[in-house]
Amino acid sequence: TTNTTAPVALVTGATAGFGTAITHKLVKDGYRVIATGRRMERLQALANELGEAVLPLQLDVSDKSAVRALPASLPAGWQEVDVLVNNAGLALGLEKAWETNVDDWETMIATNISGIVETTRALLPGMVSRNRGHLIFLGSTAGRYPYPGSNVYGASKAFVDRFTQNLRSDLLGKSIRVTNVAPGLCGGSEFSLVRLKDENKADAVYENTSPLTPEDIANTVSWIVGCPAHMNVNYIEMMPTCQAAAGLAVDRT
Ligand code: NDP
Ligand code: 8X3
Repeated sequence: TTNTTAPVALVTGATAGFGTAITHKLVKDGYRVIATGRRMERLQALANELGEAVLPLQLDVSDKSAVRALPASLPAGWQEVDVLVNNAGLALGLEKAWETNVDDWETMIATNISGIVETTRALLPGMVSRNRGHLIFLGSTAGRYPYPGSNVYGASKAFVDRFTQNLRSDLLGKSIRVTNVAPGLCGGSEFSLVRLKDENKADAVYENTSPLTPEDIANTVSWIVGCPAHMNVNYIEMMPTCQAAAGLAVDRT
């Protein structure tokens, strides 16, 4: 039986990768989790596996009217969201800026920027009225370090970085925390398959590396939300040991 007094977390993009791992970990930590994403059958499988602590809810974060209707559509007992994990996001392509498909750029903006703006705006008023809550965002090392082909993806993660800092400024004086979790190379998710649309190319991204894992990210999120109420982790960046910023490039042609 579900503990209806357990705190509620809402995870976007719970159908794969980090979101699935975060859902598992938060349930283990005693949260009830509203698991959201577009692929409903995966959400249903997660609920079947984890039981009544998971509420599967189909949500496309780029669908503005669906996100705006979200707070009112939550069933009784699930309306007071304590932790919002803004995890849904994607990179599409690695082409140079002049060669990219502009529709891919628009999809990244609609998901990684508008998506998190809308979910935050939908759920933050409830947190403020209860004076309780935690917003977690999945940024990326791509938000602070440029690399060729990162163009709009990296810029969308730079938006995450400044958005989290500005939310903290607005929320000063409230008991609501905001964190940007910014990982580097992380395997075990569908990220590179979605980006490159080719399984061999996706596998090659992690060849001869020991990348971060979705469980590393989930454990980090678990630690952040479990910190004492007086402590806010503003920004946390992690890379696998096999990755580092390794100098600026020089054109010698
Ligand atoms: P995955 O591709 O494995 O998972 C992405 C999730 O986002 C899926 O559950 C997908 O669900 C969801 N999603 C995509 N578009 C939408 C949408 N419009 N509405 C709702 N959900 C959506 O990738 P990761 O788990 O690796 O990535 C999770 C987050 O972490 C992303 O924001 C990514 O940018 C970031 N990140 C990833 C890193 C990595 O190396 N893997 C490193 C740093 C940051 P569905 O398709 O069912 O809707
Ligand atoms: C994902 C990490 O380096 O592919 O955000 O941009 S990277």
